[in-house]
Amino acid sequence: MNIEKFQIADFNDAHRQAHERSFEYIAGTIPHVADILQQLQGFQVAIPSWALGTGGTRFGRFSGGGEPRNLEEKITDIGLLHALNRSSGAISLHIPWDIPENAANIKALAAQHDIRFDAVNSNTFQDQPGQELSYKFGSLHHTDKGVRKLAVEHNMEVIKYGVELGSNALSLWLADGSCFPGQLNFRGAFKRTLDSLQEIYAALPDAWKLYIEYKAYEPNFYSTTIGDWGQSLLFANKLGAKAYTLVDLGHHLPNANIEQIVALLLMEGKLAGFHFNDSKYGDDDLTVGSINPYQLFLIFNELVEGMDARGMNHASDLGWMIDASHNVKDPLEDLLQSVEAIMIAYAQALLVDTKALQAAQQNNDAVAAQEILQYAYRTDVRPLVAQARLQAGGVLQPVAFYRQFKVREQLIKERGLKTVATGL
Ligand code: LRH
Ligand code: MN
Ligand code: MN
Repeated sequence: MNIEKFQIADFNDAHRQAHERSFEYIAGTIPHVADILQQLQGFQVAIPSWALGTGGTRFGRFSGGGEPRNLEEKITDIGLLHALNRSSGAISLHIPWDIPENAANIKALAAQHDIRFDAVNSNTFQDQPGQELSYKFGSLHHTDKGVRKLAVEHNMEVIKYGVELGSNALSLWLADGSCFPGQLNFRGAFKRTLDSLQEIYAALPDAWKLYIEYKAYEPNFYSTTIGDWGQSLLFANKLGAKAYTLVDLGHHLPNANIEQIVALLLMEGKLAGFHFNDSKYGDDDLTVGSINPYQLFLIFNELVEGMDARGMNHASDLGWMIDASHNVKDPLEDLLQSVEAIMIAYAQALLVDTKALQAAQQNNDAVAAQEILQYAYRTDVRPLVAQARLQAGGVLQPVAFYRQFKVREQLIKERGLKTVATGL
């Protein structure tokens, strides 16, 4: 299905008057509104190919129908999102859930939708059909050299696919760990992982980055070999300048101060980027901003301040990706909400009076510091985000448009009710 330009224009016309009133109000209170609109328009968030279908838990999966049946349809779905919000112009692939059999065709299709390829993800946490050696006890840290070799070679193959598509980063997450005390020698596991990572690192093309994702627990419940940002950073530092630490918001122990982690990784020049999602308990993979939008804002506040201090380009110097799963929502509606939440947090962070905040910090004025941050956080920036979308050719209210034009119903008509997308 396609979204036609006239549908967007008609929809926006119907909502224009109300939008202009609220936009003019906020624009009148912000001195550098044109700059902010430009920054918002340049900011693109990659959609994970594995989040376009209904997710599930080990207790069940309840599909809403019309899910993409192959990579082409996944790209089409992201094209729909991008047509509506103009902020989803990238896809992150997970291999072998997605195999780009014909890279040239896949690239051409993505280009039609103005979508580029963000980091490619490897998968050494599941055995594939016919695989002779098993990842049951880990991959890059495995005690058996044969298993390590298999996992290293898989990562090299993923790089190859990425090169064909024009991606420039390999994102690596390991399920490697142990379930019981005594099962694993921690130092041995670390060293074997480092050896394996060194082989993968050596195969990275020049302009590529290696993103090393950490996670506190699951599927292993006693130890994880890359369990926190310290362990990831150790690997990244030992590997070299092309290796970075990736922060998935759901991969921390409860109440971790993620914004502080982000600030320090940025300071060290070792922040790869993000897997955005939200959580209440663990790796819940909920809609971004649905549980703790203030934390998201505080993270963006550190990002904007830290990136500006280092002269970094907000749009292109880090990997901005979503990593979510949808048990009860329509995946496309959920992703529209996630992207919107990210844009809102980013816009709020752009409003922070950094100089005033630095002065408050210098004077140990905790009250003023809170006032400054919360003034920005409590500003309703939705009209700013909508205006940026409008200027970029998107729609004023993506979810409302999606429902009004019955996008899911159309997809079900085209693809059927009982479709299953590959992924988690
Ligand atoms: C692990 C993870 C990692 C995987 C994805 C499917 O929990 O966050 O990023 O690649 O989920
Ligand atoms: Mn992740
Ligand atoms: Mn995860």
